[in-house]
Amino acid sequence: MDFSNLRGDYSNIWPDYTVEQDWSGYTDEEHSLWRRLYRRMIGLMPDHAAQAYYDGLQRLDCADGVPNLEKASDKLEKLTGFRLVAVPGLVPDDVFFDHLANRRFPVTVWLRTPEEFDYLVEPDIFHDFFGHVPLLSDPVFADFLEAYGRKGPEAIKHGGLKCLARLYWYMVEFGLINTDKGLRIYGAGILSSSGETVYSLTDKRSTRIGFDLERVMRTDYAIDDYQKTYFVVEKFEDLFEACERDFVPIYKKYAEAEPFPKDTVLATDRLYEAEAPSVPMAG
Ligand code: HBI
Ligand code: FE
Repeated sequence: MDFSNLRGDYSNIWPDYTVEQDWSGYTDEEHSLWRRLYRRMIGLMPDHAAQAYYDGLQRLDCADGVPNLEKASDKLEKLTGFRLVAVPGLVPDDVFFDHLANRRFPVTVWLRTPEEFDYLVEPDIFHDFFGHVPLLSDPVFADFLEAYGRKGPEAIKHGGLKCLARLYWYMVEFGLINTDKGLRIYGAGILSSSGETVYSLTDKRSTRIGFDLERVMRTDYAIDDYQKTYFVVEKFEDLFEACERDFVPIYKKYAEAEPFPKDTVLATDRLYEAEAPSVPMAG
């Protein structure tokens, strides 16, 4: 991994790529930007976010400013055994997998600038914490993330990294869940973006397909635009159960094959209808 062009400071990392968060070092402007980012998202959560995510977010009580990762870890650990580890940014796949396998979630320490309010290339602490951390409080999703991390070494050994990364991308970053109130969002990449939060549930230019492990592992994705395809689970157990399968035969079949383009729709796909746009509150 070429860290010279990554934004974070990798000059002072431990061997597992963790750093100190230095929470007292955040400026008033950074805490104020965090509150602006939080305020923009929180109003969308009741009608768009999965209940398990929203419950976790409320437990974290992180509206007032950039969160302290140690304090948040003390709360999380009691719920699912997960702790947060501070990192300068993206870390190598093998390091990332090892953290997840040991119930440690890497959280970037730097916050975007005000100019990046609407979009930034690399995940910052708002994406990692607001997007990913709330769902670490859900026991089944936490079990899935640990099981996902444990799949890392085998994927590296059998050339399955791309397939495994697609599973993370579609089901951790951009996953939807079907509920008795319709489709809801749990994916971190969506929940840290106000535009994609509305788009992912309602826009007919994208397709919503029932989760299928091999379909996801074979499907390409774009990192710089809203997703053309969202995959839907009926329950988080679907993700955990998928990780109980042997992935090596899938790698053998598809690791070198051309992936499905990101906008593919197959006759075998189970399609979900887009949600009707929720009418903005009158007045
Ligand atoms: N590193 N800090 C950090 N956060 C991620 O989400 C992350 C990573 N390294 C690799 C990675 N994600 C993806 O390649 C996963 O699919 C493994
Ligand atoms: Fe992420």
